[in-house]
Amino acid sequence: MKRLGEIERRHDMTHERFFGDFFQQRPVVMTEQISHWPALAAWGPGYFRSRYGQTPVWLSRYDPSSQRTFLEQNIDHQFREGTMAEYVDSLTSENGRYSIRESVGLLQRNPELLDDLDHFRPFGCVHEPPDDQFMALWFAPKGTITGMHIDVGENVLFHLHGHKHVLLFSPDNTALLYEEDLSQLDAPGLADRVDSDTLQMWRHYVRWSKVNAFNPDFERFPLLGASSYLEAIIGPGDALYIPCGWWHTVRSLDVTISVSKSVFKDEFLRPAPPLTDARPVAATWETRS
Ligand SMILES: O=C(O)CCC(=O)C(=O)O
Repeated sequence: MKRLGEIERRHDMTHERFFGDFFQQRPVVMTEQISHWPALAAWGPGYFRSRYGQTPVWLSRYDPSSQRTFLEQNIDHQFREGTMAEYVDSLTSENGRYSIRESVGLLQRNPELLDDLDHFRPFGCVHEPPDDQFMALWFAPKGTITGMHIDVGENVLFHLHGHKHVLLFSPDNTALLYEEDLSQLDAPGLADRVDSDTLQMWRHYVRWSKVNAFNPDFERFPLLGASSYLEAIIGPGDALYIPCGWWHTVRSLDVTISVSKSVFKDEFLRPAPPLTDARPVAATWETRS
């Protein structure tokens, strides 16, 4: 595996720069776009425990030391239901194997959480986002890995708490990454064990790889050795753009919380009206509300 370098970081992103230089072209870590989001100061395990302690959560398990692939483990009845309080209390004791992964329902059922995210208005977008937007919460203990996959869609991972190590492989690497056969998702009885939203997502919106790039097994996956990747450590306030078709895998370096969101050029990240003075965009929003 060849390390090509760090994913570019930009603190001066504008709508024009993003859509001109990065969108559907290459990944970028954008900084200082969400510094005003209340979630940055507020969100952490204690926040979720105190406010949502009795909320049911759906936990998925992945053991990176297993020979079974990420998707196989997910399919193999590796889920558990519990409450948020039980989950938060388990964060230090389960060796990072259980996590709240890509939870759409938690944000949908608790829409007040969007107030903490300033309703997804980075880049000077002053319009309300559409109601049907897809966004998901990721909440993981130290050591958790999200297996290598690509998403159907342009994705931004807004990172809010802790640190993550991210590896990104361009679409040219596809033949080297041992893609999973999705027919295994039709296994009898699977619909009884995995919730229907998750199953739907796995079938139609994600393509999975069998490899664990954080602990590569070149004997089993020899072509992986010829792949090349970019990497980044993202921390609170970073927004990582993952272009559609780029493979990615993510490891939590401590307890982490992020929200991911698909980017639609016409519905999201619209340019803000010109500012009348040099105040930052966040201040403009505060003035509006
Ligand atoms: O943060 C993670 O663990 C994974 C995020 C991800 O894969 C995504 O947003 O598509």
